[in-house]
Amino acid sequence: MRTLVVGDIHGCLDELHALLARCGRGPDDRVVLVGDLVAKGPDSVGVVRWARESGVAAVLGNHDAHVLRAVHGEDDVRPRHRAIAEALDAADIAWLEALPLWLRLDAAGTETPHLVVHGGLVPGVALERQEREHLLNLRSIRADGTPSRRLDGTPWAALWPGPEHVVFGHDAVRGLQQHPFATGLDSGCVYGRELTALVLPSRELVTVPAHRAYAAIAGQK
Ligand SMILES: [Mn+2]
Repeated sequence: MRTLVVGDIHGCLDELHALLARCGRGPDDRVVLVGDLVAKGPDSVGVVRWARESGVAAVLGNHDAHVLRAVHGEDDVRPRHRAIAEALDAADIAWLEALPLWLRLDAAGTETPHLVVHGGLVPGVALERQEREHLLNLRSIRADGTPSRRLDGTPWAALWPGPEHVVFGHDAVRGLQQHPFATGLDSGCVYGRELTALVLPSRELVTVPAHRAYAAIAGQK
């Protein structure tokens, strides 16, 4: 069995299908999504529905979480997240609600254990004590050691000491990241760049080009 870990899709359903085809996905392959299935791109609802109906695994991303906040009637929600919440059906919403903040890839066929999370993990903090805010939004560790959701320090993944290898997304500005114990898969498909998968156990990276830019990267958050 192979595991295909797919980077931030953001509604790019056509590119998702193209990527899985390029991976030569077969019935024994497991697919795991690093979160941010929705927002900014052309078919957020289609991606969630495909993921649910296909029975693939995923972790929650910050944009997926914003949609759930809209579902729960919170008022500081952007119109684009509210529109997605209104377009999803009850089964889609239940599927999103059930997504974990991180997951451990059992039986990935690698000697190194693998974890999947959308944003990141603060080095030196036990997995079960990581804060939701960081699991969804972390990008950097500042010079003073504090975690940050911005690009104002060292990528957290460069400081992650293992022993688990962490596969993550959420950092399209830095793009593909390959560190000793972490791999960042957000290669900016929705911004017109690429959608990337990490294939385990071979650790091969497979990419497809975006069909076009669906959003401007300046607005990324
Ligand atoms: Mn994100």
